[in-house]
Amino acid sequence: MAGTSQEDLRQWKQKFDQDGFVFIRGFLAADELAELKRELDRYISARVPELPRTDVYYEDRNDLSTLKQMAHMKQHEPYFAKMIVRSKWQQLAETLLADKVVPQELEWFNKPPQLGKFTPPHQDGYYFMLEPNEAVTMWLALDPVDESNGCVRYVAGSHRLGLRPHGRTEVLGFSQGITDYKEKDRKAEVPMVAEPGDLLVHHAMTVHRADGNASQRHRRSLGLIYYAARARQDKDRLAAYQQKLNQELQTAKKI
Ligand SMILES: O=C(O)CCC(=O)C(=O)O
Repeated sequence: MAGTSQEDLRQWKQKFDQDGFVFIRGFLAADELAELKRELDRYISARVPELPRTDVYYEDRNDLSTLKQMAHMKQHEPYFAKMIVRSKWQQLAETLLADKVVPQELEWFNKPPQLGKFTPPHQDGYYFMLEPNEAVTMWLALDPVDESNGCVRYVAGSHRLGLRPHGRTEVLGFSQGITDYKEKDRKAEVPMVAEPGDLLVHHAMTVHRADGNASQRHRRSLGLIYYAARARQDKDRLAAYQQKLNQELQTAKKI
């Protein structure tokens, strides 16, 4: 997609408001995708070896081919710091949130072949602690993604139904998951089958999850997060959340 027209933006906003997510086919053109992949390869070979453990996760630390997550990339690399404020991305976030936005995070996810774990059902807003809980997460496919390698699944319309109860999970990178996920939620799931360059965007309140990767293929993606300028971090909720995490950690240590 070369440019983004006002009509495209209007239609995406309509879908986003209705369902809590929008699918944008070919958001990156082939040349844009090729450049991004080159930068990612360079980052993995040149920067990752020197980054702290908090910013790079492996399924198995002894096997570098099992790289599963890279966080805080805009802090480590000017290319990604520039990318997240590039108009194509930021303008889309501003349109969907109907506000100015604060670029928050740029991270990379993989589910390595046969090793990639499931993503528990959750709402990003549970982690963000915003008031109002207004933010978007963008998810750019870097590989062909389908049901066999753990595509993202959205519960359509869930962004209008409030925050669900979350509790501790054992999944690295997703410590909190919805505790009352029901058959009704599963029935409303929409599997997001995507090709490299396709973009998914969801609201902070949209419930989503993914299966593990049972295939022989990688399942890589890039995530960009923007908060609405009108959203403020709720300090009381953040303090309560930190306390809950600490308690969970203490309990886990005792078991
Ligand atoms: O890639 C996944 O499985 C989950 C991603 C996700 O939860 C998110 O981007 O908010």
